[in-house]
Amino acid sequence: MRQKQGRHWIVIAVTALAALLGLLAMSCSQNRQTNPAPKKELTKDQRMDWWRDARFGMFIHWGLYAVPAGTYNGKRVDGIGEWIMNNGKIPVKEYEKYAEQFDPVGFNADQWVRMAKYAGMKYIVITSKHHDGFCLWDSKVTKYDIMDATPFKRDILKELSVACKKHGVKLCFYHSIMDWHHPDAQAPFYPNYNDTSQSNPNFDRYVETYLKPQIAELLANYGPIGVLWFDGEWIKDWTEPKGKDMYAYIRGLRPSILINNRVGKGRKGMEGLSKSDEYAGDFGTPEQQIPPTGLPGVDWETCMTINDTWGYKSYDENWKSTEELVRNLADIASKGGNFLLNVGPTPEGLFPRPIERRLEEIGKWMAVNSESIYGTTASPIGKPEWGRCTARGNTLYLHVFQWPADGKLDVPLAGGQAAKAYLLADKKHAALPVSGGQDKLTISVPNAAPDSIDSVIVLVTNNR
Ligand code: JFZ
Repeated sequence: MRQKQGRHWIVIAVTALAALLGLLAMSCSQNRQTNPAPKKELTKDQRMDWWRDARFGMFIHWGLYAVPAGTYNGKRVDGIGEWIMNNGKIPVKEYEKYAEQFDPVGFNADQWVRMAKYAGMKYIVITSKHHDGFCLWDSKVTKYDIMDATPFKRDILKELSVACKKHGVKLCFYHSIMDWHHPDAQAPFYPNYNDTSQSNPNFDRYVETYLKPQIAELLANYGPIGVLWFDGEWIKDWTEPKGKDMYAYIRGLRPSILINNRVGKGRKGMEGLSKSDEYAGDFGTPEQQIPPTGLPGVDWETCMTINDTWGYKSYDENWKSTEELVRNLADIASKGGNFLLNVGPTPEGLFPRPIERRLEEIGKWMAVNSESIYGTTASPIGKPEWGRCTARGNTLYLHVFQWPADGKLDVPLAGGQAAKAYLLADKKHAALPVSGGQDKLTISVPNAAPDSIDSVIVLVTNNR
């Protein structure tokens, strides 16, 4: 009897539980039907996370302008290579002919991505379309692209997306709003495609039936895209409301993507960068310059040429040295920004040899020192005399450009704050002696600098 009663209770309990579960499941599924669980919107911090961690990216300017490479009708054309169509006053029909010669048989996406990765770059921003209007991918809304207009007929962006995925590098697109080839944009402004006093009455048609569909293609067919990097927003027909509309359109398609501030009109000078609430865009893009004290509270990325041009020019040999490039990277990180270093490949699809050499040398430095770059934040001790400083929590990375001749490195921090110091290049992390004073501490360092460009000393502090 007792046993029977026990079983009875178990049956009741199990039945009740099942009923409860059933009810719960029903209410859940009902909930799902009437009220689909909203996709969790990432916060801005979450969206920016990978980008803030990355600190170093590769910019690639590549297109038809690589064919003339700075020379038109036997004459050198002044200015940056990718502007030759405008600066050389080349008519649309004539410029189009460069497409027939664009056959970069040396192009190897895997090799490009491996070079970027070796140099320590975490993302690549390539010109899907520059101002000249030529498209590096198989666009369905134009024949002025790599598939239809060139003998090459390989989707460059597709190949890059495959290689980027394979190597864990984020692919991003630079896309020009300004378009010198499109009849509804600037083509009719010839011979000054960049005439900012002129307006094209059909510009809205260009935006709605060309620009936006192209953006949709780029977001749909090339895997996850890290950043859309706009440019050419200074033309008269582009307005801040158009920028905000474009920003919303893109975030609607890909909620987690990042978009630079040149999508709207907020780029002008540094002041626009700090007013990022008023303007569309996620980060500022100081160009060819490093803001002297960074831009506190604002995400920013300095883009810079490795010689004096973005797009390939056969005779531009004014290469920045590896020393300058590595120190720029440390300088930018010490101010809390990202470094987007540009390369301009040849019409054969190759990186000029001086670029390869620099990427290799930067890579050698990064192989030892990348910990002092990735995921670091701005210097809490300003700009020390001997170099720069980056930080991660209570760890400081002292980037020593000028190695002290007397073996004593002064750091503007109270002596009691140092827990430990060692050379980042020293795998054993052997402690360097630290002595402390009131408002500075002194690290005793070996006579010879471990690295002639930038030797990094790790200083673990105990007070931050
Ligand atoms: C633009 C492009 O015109 C150029 O070809 C290149 O792609 C570069 C990255 O961006 O050039 C600019 C953009 C902004 C400024 C100057 C040139 N600016 O803010 O002074």
